[in-house]
Amino acid sequence: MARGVLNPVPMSTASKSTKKSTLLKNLITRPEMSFLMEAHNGLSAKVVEEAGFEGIWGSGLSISAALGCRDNNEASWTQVLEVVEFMADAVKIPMLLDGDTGYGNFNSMRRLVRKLEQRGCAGVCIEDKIFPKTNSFIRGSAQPLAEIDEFAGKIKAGKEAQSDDDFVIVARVEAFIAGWGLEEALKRAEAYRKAGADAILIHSALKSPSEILTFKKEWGNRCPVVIVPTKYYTTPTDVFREYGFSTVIWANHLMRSALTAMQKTAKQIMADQNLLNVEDNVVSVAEVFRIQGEAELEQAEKLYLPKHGQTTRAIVLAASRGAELGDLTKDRPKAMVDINGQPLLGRIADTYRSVGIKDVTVVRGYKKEAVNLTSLTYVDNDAFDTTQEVASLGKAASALAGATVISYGDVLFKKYIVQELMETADDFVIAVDANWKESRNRGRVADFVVCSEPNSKRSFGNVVTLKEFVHDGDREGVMGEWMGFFKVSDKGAAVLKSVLEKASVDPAKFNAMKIPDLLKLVQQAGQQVRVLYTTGHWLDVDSVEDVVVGASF
Ligand code: SPV
Ligand code: MG
Repeated sequence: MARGVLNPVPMSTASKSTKKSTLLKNLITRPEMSFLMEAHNGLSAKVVEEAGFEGIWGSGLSISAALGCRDNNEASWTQVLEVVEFMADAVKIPMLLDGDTGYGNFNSMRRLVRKLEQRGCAGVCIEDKIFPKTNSFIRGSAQPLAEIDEFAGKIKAGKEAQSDDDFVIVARVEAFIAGWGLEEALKRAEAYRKAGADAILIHSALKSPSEILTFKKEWGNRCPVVIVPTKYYTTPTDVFREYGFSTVIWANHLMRSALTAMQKTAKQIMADQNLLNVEDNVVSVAEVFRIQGEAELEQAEKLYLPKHGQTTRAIVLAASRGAELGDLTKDRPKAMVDINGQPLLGRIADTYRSVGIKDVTVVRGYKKEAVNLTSLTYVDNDAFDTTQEVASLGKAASALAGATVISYGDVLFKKYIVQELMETADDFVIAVDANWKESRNRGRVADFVVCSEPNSKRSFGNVVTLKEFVHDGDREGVMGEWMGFFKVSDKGAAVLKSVLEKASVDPAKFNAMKIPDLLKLVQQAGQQVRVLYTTGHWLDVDSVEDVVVGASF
């Protein structure tokens, strides 16, 4: 590879075992010239890394500007540390922080170094000015320099405070900025080198590189020299290479380009009061999600979040009119009858959402145009007049693409019942009310069940299974009432689909089938249907009186 050509470290191959401090130390000390690109927060740090840079310059100017402050130590050093931590966390490449003057004396410097090490920062550069400092490009010659001995002591203290041998401390010489000339610059650089600095940053505010080039010529290779060509930017980079500089810092150009873009966008939107001229000139929100690493989180959720809820769907059978409600269902199906300000279906969907089921498919039929709640998926059973529930479910077969709770558009239930259904591992589970003797449905057409054992303290924890559905609640062996909903697992959904498909071969029979008939076929296909006992907390809305009761449900 040619000297100085960028050597991008793809994120995936950046070695986990190489410390950031070691990476930075290598950049500064290797023969090939290196580049550090400015960043000022986690996002810009990622941009630097993705562009292929090997290291970051944590610019004091840019960090303060991004915080809305001046580059005069207005942001406290612990506030800077917070930013540094976000930046270090965001990337794998190392960062050299612009630590201004070290935020105080030698003791402040010792504490700074330890804190930077703790926060994953690979090195710090301090300049020989007086706290609080001013940016070198503002009244540079008016800025007092630190005493050489005092600053050398600060470097020494910093080096002795670091617990990681590779942590980098760069000493920045401001002699040219303050107008003191080459001799002073060399004297200072030598004192700082002797004090233990890993590199010298020689700064200049001239438009020509003359100061830094003459310095380098005199300095030779006593230790690595870092430069910041913000003002002498027209100098070809190869000149720096020829002179043997160690590292070039592009010091503030992401902050400045962001500022250009933000000013332009804000002006445009202010003038237009719409986004038409802007949308195509800014990255998509998808790009924002990408750089934030959303994809990784999605994968992690699959690994670490419990499966139920996230993937369970629901199908609500709501095709029938519900003529028993009389005028209430003249222009809408029962599922859309208002109960205390909200249609039944809305309440059902809310219950599903509250347990994490967001994918809800509703089978409409009677007055389907009145079934228009948002955020639900609709399929239609236009033959609702001449068919029964199973035909409706058949219309929603494509929604049986995983664990699914199936319920009716006229049955309200408390969320814990669905939660318990979702927590079962079985392929087919029906919710059964063990308190059927007090059911509002006694004397109505209802679905009672005969099970493998009744609900009791003794049966708690046992897997109780369905024997058969019966209509007569007083029949011997009845142990509960089916609440009108059931759950199928991933595998159960596939079985149910195939049972539906087979049954549909005989349309006359299929169209007359109710859910209990379907579950009988499921049993006949060799599947066990598990019974989940609970008591109460559901309501089958079958009369005007039920509507009134539902209001307080
Ligand atoms: C910074 O980026 O904050 C620097 C470099 O200190 S300069 O602004 O050129 O002084
Ligand atoms: Mg600075």
